[in-house]
Amino acid sequence: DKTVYLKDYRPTDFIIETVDLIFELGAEMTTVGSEIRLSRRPGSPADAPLTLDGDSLELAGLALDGKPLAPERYEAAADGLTVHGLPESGSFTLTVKTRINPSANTQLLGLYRTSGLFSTQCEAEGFRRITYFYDRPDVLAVYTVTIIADKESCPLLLSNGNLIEERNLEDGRHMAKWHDPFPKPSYLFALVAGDLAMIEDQFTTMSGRAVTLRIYVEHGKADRADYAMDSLKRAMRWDEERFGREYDLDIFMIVAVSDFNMGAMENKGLNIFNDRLILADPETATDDDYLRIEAVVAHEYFHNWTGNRITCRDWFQLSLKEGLTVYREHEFTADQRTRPVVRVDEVKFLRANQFPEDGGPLAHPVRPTQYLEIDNFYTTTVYEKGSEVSRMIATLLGTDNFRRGLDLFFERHDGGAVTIEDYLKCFEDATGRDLSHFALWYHQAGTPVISVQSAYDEAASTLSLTLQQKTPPTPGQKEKKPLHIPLRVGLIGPNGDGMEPSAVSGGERTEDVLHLTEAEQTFVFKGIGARPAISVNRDFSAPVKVNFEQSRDDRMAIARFETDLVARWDAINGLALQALVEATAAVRAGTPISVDPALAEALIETAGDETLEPAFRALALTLPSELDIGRELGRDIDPDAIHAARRTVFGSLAREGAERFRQLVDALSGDTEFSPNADSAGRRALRNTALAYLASATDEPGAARAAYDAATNMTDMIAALRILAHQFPDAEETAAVLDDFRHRFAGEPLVLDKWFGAQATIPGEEALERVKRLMQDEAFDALNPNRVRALVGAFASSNPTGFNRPDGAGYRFFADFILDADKRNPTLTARLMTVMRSFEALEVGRQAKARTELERIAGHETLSRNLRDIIDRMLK
Ligand code: DPP
Ligand code: ZN
Repeated sequence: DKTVYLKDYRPTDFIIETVDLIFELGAEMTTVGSEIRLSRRPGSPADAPLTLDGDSLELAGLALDGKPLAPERYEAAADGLTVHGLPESGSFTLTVKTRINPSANTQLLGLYRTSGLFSTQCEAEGFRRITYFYDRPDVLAVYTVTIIADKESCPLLLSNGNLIEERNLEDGRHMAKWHDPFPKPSYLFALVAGDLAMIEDQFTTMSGRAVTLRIYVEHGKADRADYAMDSLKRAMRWDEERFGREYDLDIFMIVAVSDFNMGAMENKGLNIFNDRLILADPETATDDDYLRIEAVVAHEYFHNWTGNRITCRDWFQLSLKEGLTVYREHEFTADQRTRPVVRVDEVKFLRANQFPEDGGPLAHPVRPTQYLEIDNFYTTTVYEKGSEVSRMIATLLGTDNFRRGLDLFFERHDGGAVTIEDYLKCFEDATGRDLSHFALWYHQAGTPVISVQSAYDEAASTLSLTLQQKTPPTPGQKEKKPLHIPLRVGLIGPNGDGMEPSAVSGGERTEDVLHLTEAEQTFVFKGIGARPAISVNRDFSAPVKVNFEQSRDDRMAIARFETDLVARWDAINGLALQALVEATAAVRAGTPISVDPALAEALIETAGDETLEPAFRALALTLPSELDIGRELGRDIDPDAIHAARRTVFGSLAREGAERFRQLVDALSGDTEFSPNADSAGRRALRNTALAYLASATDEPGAARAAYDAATNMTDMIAALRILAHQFPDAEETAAVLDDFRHRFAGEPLVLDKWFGAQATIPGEEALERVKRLMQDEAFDALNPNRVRALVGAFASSNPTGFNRPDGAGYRFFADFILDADKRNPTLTARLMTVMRSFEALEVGRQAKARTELERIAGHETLSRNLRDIIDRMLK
């Protein structure tokens, strides 16, 4: 059993002070020379051997202080190196030589070569695929890296830190030497070599230092890197202003690569990005792409302080850097755009991704206590729930106190590899507030459910609010304790105005935040002259589910009058969700669907409310998806019934509001100058949402076809294409548009991903054959993670009727694909596999078919460790 336990943590026996690496790059054979300066850690046993990590390595030489080591002094295997009889005191140098094959590295972990480019991905445990090392985050060393390669094919040689030497060598080769003065763990090591285009800019830091900024992209794409550069500069400025964080090297580089398992990686001074998160221009990128680019460029930049300058002691602390950095990213995005709109997107993402994870077989605490494969813990729980936990700390302490705590964290732990306890201690020490109860959020998995009961006493002018919290059991954690939950609660009076109580008893209250700390608590609001509508969890102050039987009138009052727009959206969305759940029940019962006219009125009214910004109106108008409805049901899910119900409700709203939708489409069409800013993007979102309704109301593809032809940017173009493909899959117009798009963007893999995705998600049981056909398209590449996610991933995760075909053919296809892909790229397949984690919520027939396929996968003996870990937990 290779399970790693938090309780087993202990420091290494040796300390690594410096590392000198020499790479002689060859496509099929690269040699890596590593000279490590080591000393025995004070207090560690004098006879303890040195045990270094390795993965698929071949040892080609080993020397101690320049002298080759005798074979009896060490044991070398593909997965590790042990050296005996090392000096008891003083420093010594170990020289290790390994040979690797970057072209054969389809895992995209370690050093790999795709499309002629050498690049690395070391987090979490990729460095051990390059050389034998203490490949763990608490071993911080100063790196000097020499890269030697053929000058013609690899004119560009990059690594972390500053360039200190560069010269030509014989045989057409050249070398570059980089030095990174900041001690860092191996997961932050990076190397890139190849032939790329570049854009350059400058940033002057708050103390007046000039920093060179460079973004490297494929030749011919340099003009698509401007938005990423602009985002980077805004992120650098923002981090100075908001958190006092200044950049520390003379150069900051980003490289965009097209074969990448993740979104991006924060390697010190040399970020490596999935190219879809760098490249954008109006003709090829959507507003959503622009938003993601801005967010992720900022995220990786922010890691320079939260992750790099201060890193994790061990991988159990992953959320220390990821949760905090997501929180910083969210704050940045909120400041760059419109805060409540950004927040609604976060809430939607959390509910769609993290809640199901927390409520299923893969649930784990924000800080896990054990793992089999750390790659499988880069999860929405560690990232997004971790961010929510930091956000709640800010809510508990207030913005200024949060800043004080974080300042102390930077001051106290700079250069360290620390724990989540160390992080929390800083907030306690800076503010005097005891966070020991709150800390349970890190250790207890599962989404708390808060049940609310209210009673209004007219004679006494009091409102009592009884809150009960319950967290359901999760794997390995049956019993749950009450958490400290900061819950924002607002009261809306009969005329729509907010009501402020004269006093509140029953627990702590700061501003509109109720501190729920016990299993059950009753708060009594005094001086409430009339029965209010109660808005619970404003601004989504806590990542919880709220169970509150409210009258429709109360929900309508919140939907109309709540000043907190997040809660307002949630009320509208909740009303729509309820209607869709009822419609689904009607479909299954064979009874007619009736859509509440008040809901239609509220949606259509909000859509036309000029006092609200277009982005918010678009959000309000967007019906919960089929997946959202399934999650709301939680069990006995019949995707076909959901689809039929949603289609009917959508059509009925569309007809009801046809006039309004036509007005919106007309009024919002024809913006000529493209700007990616939030305001313009919001206008496009509202217009395209209205267009989808209009297409349904008229039940003919003409308007969408016209919109496609008139589109001057990718956002409008793909929106029109999706309407055609999803609402009129068999129309001539749709075939023509799909064909036009395919040819127009023939040389643009990232754009064709949108084309793959739009078709992979066309509902209905023909979807599977369509996906299989698309896999034969020459633009599809089963080795490229973006292509796989766009086609197979979108089909499995976002096509409920197509994937969950009652005959199980969708599951069979997916299982075959997973088994095949697992031989090449386990990180990718394990991640893909998780889309089936909620299979037990399906109706029994589909559930059984899904289980058969999952068990078939589990029955294979040669699964990767990544996939084995996921599948076994899913089936437990
Ligand atoms: N550390 C990366 C990020 O989340 C992912 N590997 O930024
Ligand atoms: Zn991150």
